[in-house]
Amino acid sequence: MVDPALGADRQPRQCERSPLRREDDALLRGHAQFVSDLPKGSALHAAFVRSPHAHGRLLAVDLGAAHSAPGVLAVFRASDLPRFDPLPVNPVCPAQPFPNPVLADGTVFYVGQPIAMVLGETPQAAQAAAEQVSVQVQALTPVVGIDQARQAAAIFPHWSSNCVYRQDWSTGRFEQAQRQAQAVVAVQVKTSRLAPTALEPRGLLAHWEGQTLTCYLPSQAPHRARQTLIKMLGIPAEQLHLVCPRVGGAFGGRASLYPEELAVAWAASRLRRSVFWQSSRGEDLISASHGRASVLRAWGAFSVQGRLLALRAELAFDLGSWAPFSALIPGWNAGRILPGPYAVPIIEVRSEGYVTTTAAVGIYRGAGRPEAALVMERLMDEGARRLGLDPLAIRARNLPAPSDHARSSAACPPDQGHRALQLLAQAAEHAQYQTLKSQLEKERAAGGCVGLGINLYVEPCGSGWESARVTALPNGRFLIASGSSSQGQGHDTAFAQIAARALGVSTDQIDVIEADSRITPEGIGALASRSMAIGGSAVLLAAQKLAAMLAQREEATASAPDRGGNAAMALPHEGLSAYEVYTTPAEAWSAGCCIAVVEVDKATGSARLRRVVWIDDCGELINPLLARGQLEGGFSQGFGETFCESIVYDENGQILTGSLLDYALPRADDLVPLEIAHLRHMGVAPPGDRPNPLNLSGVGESGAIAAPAALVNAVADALCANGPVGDIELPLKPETIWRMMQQKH
Ligand code: SMO
Repeated sequence: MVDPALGADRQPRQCERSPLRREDDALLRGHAQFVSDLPKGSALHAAFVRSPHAHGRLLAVDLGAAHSAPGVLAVFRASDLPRFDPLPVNPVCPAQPFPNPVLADGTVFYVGQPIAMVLGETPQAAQAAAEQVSVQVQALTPVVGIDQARQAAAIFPHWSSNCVYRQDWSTGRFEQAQRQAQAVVAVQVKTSRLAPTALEPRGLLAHWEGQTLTCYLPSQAPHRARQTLIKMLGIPAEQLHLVCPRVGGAFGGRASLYPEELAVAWAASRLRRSVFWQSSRGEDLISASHGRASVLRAWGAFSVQGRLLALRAELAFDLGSWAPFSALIPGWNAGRILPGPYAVPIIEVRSEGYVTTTAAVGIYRGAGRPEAALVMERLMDEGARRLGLDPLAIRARNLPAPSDHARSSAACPPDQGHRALQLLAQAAEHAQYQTLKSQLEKERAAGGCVGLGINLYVEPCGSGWESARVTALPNGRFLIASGSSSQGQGHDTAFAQIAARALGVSTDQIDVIEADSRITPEGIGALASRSMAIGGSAVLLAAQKLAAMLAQREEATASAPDRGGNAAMALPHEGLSAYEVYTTPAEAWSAGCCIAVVEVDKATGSARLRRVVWIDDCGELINPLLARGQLEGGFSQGFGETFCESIVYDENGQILTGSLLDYALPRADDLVPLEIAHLRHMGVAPPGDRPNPLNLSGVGESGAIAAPAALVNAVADALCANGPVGDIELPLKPETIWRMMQQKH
């Protein structure tokens, strides 16, 4: 199979070479240091006692036996801790304030909630003692799932209901348009609760030395984590350092400080001793933040030509019982970016979040964008089916013309819609859409169960700022200190490429450091697909500034005959540094069009991916190999969301998927080589269409946004002989699809 992306990537474009990832040698040989690889010295080891109940009153927490267990130095419960403020939540929309305790205080709200912390000389001693803590709980009624949360009494005192927030975006009344519509189509997708599942579980080494606490924390927002620790612990900023060692994946699960992390850091500062905590996979599955867990309902009022006259959407999110920093983001993001790239005159969108007696649900790769795409792309396909239109044609018909400045979504810039038209056209051409469709028709006529799904999506890539300092050292090397942070996505390689180009030096002369508060500048972190657009732009500006400073020096040196004309020799001992903060004037938007073909085994309901043709629009590419890695990784996670991954709670709020034996991740042999091409290589996208000097947007979450809607639509198409598929509940396990096939309409 010819991969169009490879052809394009090999074009000798000056800015688009793909050096191999410089971080991989150490990572692949096991030389890189993750938090568990750091020397622990005499650090104490922390273990947590966790709630076995979903909801209940804590009658007694007996620490006696644990206190006297061998090798135990300290045991803490909530009453031993200071009265911390609740862990902070990003207030993107007005919301009820979560209690967010560090250790359960009086009541437990989910299975796995930390109740007590044991510090021992060894991990085994701490764990053994933790098992001797006896906890007496008077069971209260668990609240599991959004439906129950709506009906049940408020689980938190002083709340009037379990609704956390309700946010509306509206440009008119759906009912009015409904009267002029040829067809009103309704869709529902229930997304499962997902575990971000980084390779590396959580961990923290809180290292105490002298008067200083250094937290070695695998984080994707290290500077925010540090600020939270400074504020909560009341330690002077200069005495609290935060360093990210190598980090094995984040995906939204490492974006805010966890209660366990705050407890460990507090214990180190209180005892003036280093404390280490390493979470297990099982602990992470039950008590790290989850993602998605939404019920998405939408109605589309279509004209006879297939124009979407009005969109109504009701998006409900299960937020669990405590809120990580970005808990409100998915619901807010999904709502604000509807109707995606399409021009829809009237929208009525509501997003709501609910508390339940389950683990927290926060951001997970995509954070609302996969949900928005599922809503729009399910509607487009069901609209097309109802009106007898081609799925490609109905999408094209709903995109704004270049002259059409009327938009119903304030979020999505109009030119995004115009580029979407190009994405559709290119995807159709690369897939040979009409030929492909008639092939699938033939297979169906011969009894096959095959389907094609399209997803035309958008991906806003973050706002705000990042910083970078680039230093020319007297030894001839350069050092980039970035305020961003990486968890495996290849910043070292990409940032070195950006600076090398600006400085006119080889990437081999450049070192990159990130996320060490003693030596790197402040930043926000790796979130929302923002690292290249914002963090990369900061590196570019700093490198350009340094290049200008060096040129000036060179000129001055050359004109001063006594200096021998050697600019490098003239560098001060600490080198010459340029520092820049880059604030993006607007969000950079990525987009893409993904066409997926699946085949379903009629006997078992098992779906197999057959082909993916995917046009990405992330603007310029720093390193196509890195971009491809991001796209493939994200797609794999989107595949998992669609077909296998799901955290399941029973009606008692007990988690049934507490290990990777039960929580099914996708495997390499589930996937096929993805036929990826970039719009930038096709000569159809205008240069200079992104708000940053690198002229790019992100790819970090593209795959997680691209896959679910394309794959769900492909399965729905495969089953279309039975009529419309009705409500969709992810994941589409074989059993789920088999049951869908048995429904007769
Ligand atoms: S879900 Mo992302 O790490 O903003």
